[in-house]
Amino acid sequence: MKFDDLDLKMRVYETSHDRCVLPNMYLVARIDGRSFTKLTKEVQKFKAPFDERFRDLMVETVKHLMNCGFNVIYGFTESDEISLLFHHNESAFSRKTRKFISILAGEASAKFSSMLGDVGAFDCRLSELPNKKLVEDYFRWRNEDAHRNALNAHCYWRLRQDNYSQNEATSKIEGLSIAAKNELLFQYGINFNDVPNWQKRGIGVYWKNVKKEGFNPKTNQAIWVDKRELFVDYELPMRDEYNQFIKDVIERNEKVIA
Ligand SMILES: Nc1nc2c(ncn2[C@@H]2O[C@H](COP(=O)(O)OP(=O)(O)OP(=O)(O)O)[C@@H](O)[C@H]2O)c(=O)[nH]1
Ligand SMILES: [Mg+2]
Repeated sequence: MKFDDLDLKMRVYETSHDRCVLPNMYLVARIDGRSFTKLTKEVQKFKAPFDERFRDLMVETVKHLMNCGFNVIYGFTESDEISLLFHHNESAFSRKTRKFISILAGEASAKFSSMLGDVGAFDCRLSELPNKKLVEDYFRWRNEDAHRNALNAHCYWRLRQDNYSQNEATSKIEGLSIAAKNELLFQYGINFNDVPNWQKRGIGVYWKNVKKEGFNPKTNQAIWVDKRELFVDYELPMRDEYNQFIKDVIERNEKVIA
């Protein structure tokens, strides 16, 4: 068989399951660390419940993903996960889901592993959302997940410091109301209100326009140029204010053609 015939015959099998995200759908990717419980507790021993070095690795991974060939308008990270919101008109790779999922998981894994000096792999999934309100709710969901995780994690690790076993600490927390978990921490002298917001709300990354001083070699003069820079927000709002914040990010970017 000639190579061209063989190529044609085999490509059908490779691409038969390709699908594209429909036009006008909002697209969000969630990239999540694979078996990071083991990585953070056994292989690397990061500080628990929150380690600033781990946080910084995640933030750098978000920035990398926002600069790797897609038009990402908002990045969010909490725990071992990253959510990315693409521009409404994103047209990279003809919106093929296979490309988004494989490239984002690959780029995140490569960046994180090279910074860590060890293997840290990520998976990736997509949410295809038909309207802006669902995008707001998606991010509100992850923002509230951060809050819930932070409360549970602080309770769990405080009990572990107090010599409770894994099972004892887990069952003591299970079934406690939010108020009771706050009270538990208070008994140990921790006011959950004072826990840093980045732990309770997650961290946002978005573009800001900045003026940078440049140089025009033709006129030999200093000039101001407009540039976009990534800004890392460790003080995100929450609840309805966060919905509004996400709405603003979307609307600001809809004015800019992709
Ligand atoms: N020590 C430490 N662990 C962290 C930190 N941030 C996230 N983690 C851990 O990362 C893990 C994330 O949880 P999951 O994504 O549900 O669990 P996983 O083990 O990655 O499992 P899969 O995602 O299903 O592969 C939890 O065990 C968290 O405790 C941190 O700052 N310090
Ligand atoms: Mg994980």
